[in-house]
Amino acid sequence: MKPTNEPIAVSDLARQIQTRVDSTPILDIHTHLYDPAFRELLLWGIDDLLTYHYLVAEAFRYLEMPYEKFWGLSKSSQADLIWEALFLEHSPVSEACRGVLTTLQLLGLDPKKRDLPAIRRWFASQKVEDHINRCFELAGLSKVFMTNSPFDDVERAVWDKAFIRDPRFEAGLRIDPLLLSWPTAAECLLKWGYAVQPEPNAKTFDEVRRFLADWSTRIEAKYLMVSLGPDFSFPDQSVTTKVIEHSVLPHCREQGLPLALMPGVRRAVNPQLRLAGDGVGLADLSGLQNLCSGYPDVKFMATILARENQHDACVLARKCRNLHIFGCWWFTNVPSLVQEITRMRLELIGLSFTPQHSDARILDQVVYKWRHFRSVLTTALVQQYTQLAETGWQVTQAELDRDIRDLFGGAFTRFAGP
Ligand code: RAT
Ligand code: ZN
Repeated sequence: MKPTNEPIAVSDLARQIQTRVDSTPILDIHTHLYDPAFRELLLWGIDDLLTYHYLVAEAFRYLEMPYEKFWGLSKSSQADLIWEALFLEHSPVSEACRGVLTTLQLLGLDPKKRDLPAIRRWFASQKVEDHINRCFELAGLSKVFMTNSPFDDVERAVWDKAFIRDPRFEAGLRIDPLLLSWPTAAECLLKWGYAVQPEPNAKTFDEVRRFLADWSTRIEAKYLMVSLGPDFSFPDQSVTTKVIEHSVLPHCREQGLPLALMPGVRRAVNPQLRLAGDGVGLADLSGLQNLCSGYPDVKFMATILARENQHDACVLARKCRNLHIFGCWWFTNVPSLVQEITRMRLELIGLSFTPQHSDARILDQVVYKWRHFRSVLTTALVQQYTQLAETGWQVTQAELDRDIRDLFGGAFTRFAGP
C-alpha cells in the first residue's frame, strides 16, 4: 500500500494499522542466531526447536527422570521426551509451545497431525540457505543482530578465518566474561596477546580497550552488550566498575557505539537445568541511572528482565535521552506482558524505543516470535491511535508508516548510528 498524506478515517484505523504492522520489515536487534558461515552454530529444525531451553524448563515441570539422564540422551531423544510431555500428555498452551506450532503452521506443516517423524523428514530435506530465506520472509525480517562473543572458542575460530559476511546478519559484541568473570577473562586476553594483569592497572585498562577496539572493528559491531545480575551496581569498588569506567565507556564514547545493559538475570538458579536454569530478580536500576546521567556522551540501551522493573526503566528513559529501551526480554516475552509493557512504553515515551527483539536461538523461531508480536502490537497501536483520534487529531498514512518503521528498527538505527 503506497502511503499518502491523506488522513486516516477512524473507522479505517484498525485495518490500516494491521496492514502496516504486518508488512513493515523488521530489524531484529537481539538474537542468538548466526551468519550461516558459522555453520553448526546456526541452529534450526524441529529437534532444536523442541529442545529450546524455554521448553526444557517447562518439560521438567512434568518429567520425573533425573536431570543427568536427560542430558545424557541424544538431541532427538530429548526432543521426543519434550514433545511427549508438553504436546501430547498436556495441551501445549504455553507461549513457547504455541510458538513451535505457529512456526510449523506457517512453514506449511500441519500441526494437528501430531506427526513428529513426518516433521523431521520435512526438515531433513531442507537446505539451510533456502531455509534462511524462507524464515526471513515469513517473519518479515530485513536483518538480525547476532550475539558475538570472542570468549566462545567455536565462534572465535570462525572469526579467525576470513569469510564472506551475509549482510543480513549484523554483529553485536557480547562482553559478559570481561565484566563478570575477571580475572578468568584476563587470562584469556593475556593468551590472545593483550598485556593485562589480574589486578588491573592503567596499562591493563588500555589493553582491554585495545581488545575491544580490535573486536569491534573485526566483527563490525554496532553495539556492545552485557547481561547483569539484579544486584548490579555502579559505581562501586568492584573490578566490574573499574573495567566499565576505564575501558568500556571510553571505547564506546570514542567509537560512538551504544552499550546495551541487560539487568535482572539470576544465573544458575537451578544448575541442573543448565542453560534452562537461569531465573529473574528485581533489579536496582540506580546503577543504570548513574551510568546514563554520569556519562551523557555515551549511548546506553537497556532491556530488563523483571516485569516489576519496566516502569522505572521507562521513567529513567524519560530523563535520559542517551538511553534506548528495547524488547520484552525472555520471561516477559509472553503476550499478556508484552501488551502491558508496550502500552505503558507508548504512554510514557511515545515512539522512541524498540518494543521487541526476538532473542531467537533457533532460526525458525523468528517466524513465531514476530508473528505473535505483530499481533500484540496491532492491538496496542489500535488502542493508542483510537484514543488519539478521539482528541480530533488525524494521523496520515505516511505518518503511520513512519511510526511503525521507527518501532521496527528506525528508532534504534537513529539512536545507534553515528
Ligand atoms: O532468552 C534467552 O535465550 C536467554 O537464555 C539469554 O540468552 C538471554 O537472552 C541473554 O542474551 O542473556
Ligand atoms: Zn539473548
